[in-house]
Amino acid sequence: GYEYDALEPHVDAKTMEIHHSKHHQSYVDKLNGAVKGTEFEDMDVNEILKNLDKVPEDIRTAVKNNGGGHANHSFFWQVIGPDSKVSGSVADAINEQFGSFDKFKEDFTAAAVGTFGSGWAWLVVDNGKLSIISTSNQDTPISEGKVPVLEIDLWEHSFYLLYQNRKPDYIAAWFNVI
Ligand code: MN3
Repeated sequence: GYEYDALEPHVDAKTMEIHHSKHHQSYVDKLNGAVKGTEFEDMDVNEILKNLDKVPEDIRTAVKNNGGGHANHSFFWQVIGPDSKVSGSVADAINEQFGSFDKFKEDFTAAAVGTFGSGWAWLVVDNGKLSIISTSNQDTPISEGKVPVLEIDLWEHSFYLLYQNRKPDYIAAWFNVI
């Protein structure tokens, strides 16, 4: 929904281009390959991820990883963007749950920095309450019945060109583009 350089200087154009056109595309291609000729071929990816137990075992891992990769990235491009800010009912709910946006930022940053290896940190609605969680690989809270509100991609491909090993700097910068 915006140009690859729209998030500069916080996220660089080269990272956005490779992330979207190579990494995300690869999840899409592999998911399409896995579900080709099955009843899941034309199903919405979020519906598939809510019903992973119904996916045949021989393609379940491929669907979970690549379906999760597609869903997580599709949502990611929407929660980040230029000129963005947290406002309205989301801001109200964050203040109510965490006391202030700064406290939410502190808790979310701790969860993101503490996520080991490849994965995501999330703000989700879980049983009617906001909560901060992290997931490994391309696992998605959708599969656990939770509703994503915000997420940050913590795979190295999302920050390494600009930030190298400085993951906390990338996480801090991410708050400028949500
Ligand atoms: Mn990614």
